[in-house]
Order: sequence, then C-alpha cells, then structure tokens
Amino acid sequence: MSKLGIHSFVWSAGSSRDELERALQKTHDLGYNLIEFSYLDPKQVDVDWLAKRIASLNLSVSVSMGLPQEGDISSEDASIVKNGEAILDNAVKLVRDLGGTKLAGILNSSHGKQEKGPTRKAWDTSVSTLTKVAERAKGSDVTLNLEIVNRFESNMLNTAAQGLAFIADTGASNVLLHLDTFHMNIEEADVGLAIRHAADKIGYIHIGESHRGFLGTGNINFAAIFDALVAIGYDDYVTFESFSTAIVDEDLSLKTAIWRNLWTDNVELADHARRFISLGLETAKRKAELVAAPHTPG
Ligand SMILES: [Mn+2]
Repeated sequence: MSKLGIHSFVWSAGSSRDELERALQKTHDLGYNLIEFSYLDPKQVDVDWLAKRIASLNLSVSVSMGLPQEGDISSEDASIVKNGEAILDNAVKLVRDLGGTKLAGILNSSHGKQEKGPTRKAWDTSVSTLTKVAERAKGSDVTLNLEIVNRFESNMLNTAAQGLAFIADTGASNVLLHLDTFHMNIEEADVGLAIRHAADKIGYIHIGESHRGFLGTGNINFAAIFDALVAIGYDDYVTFESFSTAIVDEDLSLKTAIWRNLWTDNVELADHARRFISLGLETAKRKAELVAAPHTPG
C-alpha cells in the first residue's frame, strides 16, 4: 500500500514548529506517505515553512475539520451559514497552500450531537452552500470529502448512501465521500457492502478501530473492509486515525468523547497500524487472486 496516511493527533495536538516537525519526521520515519492535519490554524502556523517541510520529506498532506456550531452551513440563520462558507473557503486555501488536494471531515453541518433531526430546508441550504464552495475549490484543485459520521456526531449524513444522495444534489464532481470504519461500524447495515455500493465516489478513508485504539483489538471486521477496498480497486489514501487521552485536543477530543487512555506509546501504535493495514490489504489481494485462479490442469 503506497498511499498510507496518519492523523497528526497520533503525534500531537499542538502546532508549534517543534511539534509539527516531530510529527512530520515520525510520519516519514515510520513509512507513512501522508499526514493529516486537523483544525490547523493558519494564524498559529507558518504555512509556507510547513509546506516546504512536507515537500522536502516527500509527504502528501490532507486537512480535516468539523464545522463549528457558529459555522453550520445547514443553519436557518444566514449569518451562521455565511460564516461556515468562509471557514470552508479558508480551509480549501490552507489545503492548497500546504500542497495538498484533499479537504476532509464534517463539512456539511456542524460537528456534535444534535437535539433535533435535520429538515429539508437544512439539507437544501447545506447542499447549495457546499456547491458554491466546491465550485471555487476547483480552481485550487481541491476535493471536498464529506466524512460520514455516526448519529451522535451529526444528524445529517450518517450512512454512505445518504452521502451519495447529498453529493448527487450538489452535482459537483469534486465533492466525494470520506468514509471512516469507526463510524461505518456503528451505522452501516454491512460495511463491506456499503464500500462496494459507494465505490466510485470514495475520495478518502479513515481506518479506526471500534474503540479508536490499536487496530485489531476491537470488534471491527477489517478483513471484510480490506476485501471490499481491493474489490473496488480503491487506489487513494487510507489514513489511520486513533485517539487516546494521552493526546488531548480541547475541541476534537471532547466532541469525539475520548475518555479512556487506549495507548501511551504512539510510535508502537503507528508502527503496528502500518503493518496491520499493509498486511490486511496484501492478504485481501491474495484472496482475490486465489478466488479468480482457474487452476485448470496443466
Ligand atoms: Mn474520522
């Protein structure tokens, strides 16, 4: 697997130059090709410097985020929608300036548990706003990858099929799905079937365990997931995402309910994840070859 990424919060939630440098170095040294930065604030970071460091280590980069309540583009309040649109435009610029092509995460509504279901009006407002952002993002060669998350983190897109319907409504070629095995394990009828069903619209993938710790130590059927990815010929980035109370981001750690310490040694964690994903995909390829082998007598 040549397109393997890692979420920067495995390394650090900080954005000082030292912390970023260490995160880049460890990503590179452990054999990953992409680093994903979450909630990176361009005001706190020397973006030019970071872009150069990413390029010099031959890494790719993605940026992820969840819209805040005050930037929810599905809101009935036009000023909140406008704020969200500006947040998304700025995030697209950040991706471009870092040398990346993918913006990912919860981009269609705010991140967090909602008290009400989504309305048709909320859906339509989100679709029309995101369509405008996507049109401008085309000029920067950036795709918008909508993360499909579980019901406790969003009320709008909880399944890949809902994401496909949303994308169809935008009519935009650069709006794609960001699927995450942790969330899919909660919401999909069958994770492998959902991946197959959404095949041609998947732009980005998060690989996370059911408790968000070491891969293979929870209850997700990763063999079925790797089989599905091989079956659809998925050839884009797969990014390992894991959280522990060892590394706390005030925003993301609270919204994703990280209350337990599932690891302290992030090098062991990342090294294990790279081997787990690589071996899983290689095994799935061997299985696919074996079931297709005619084995006729020679
Ligand atoms: Mn995720």
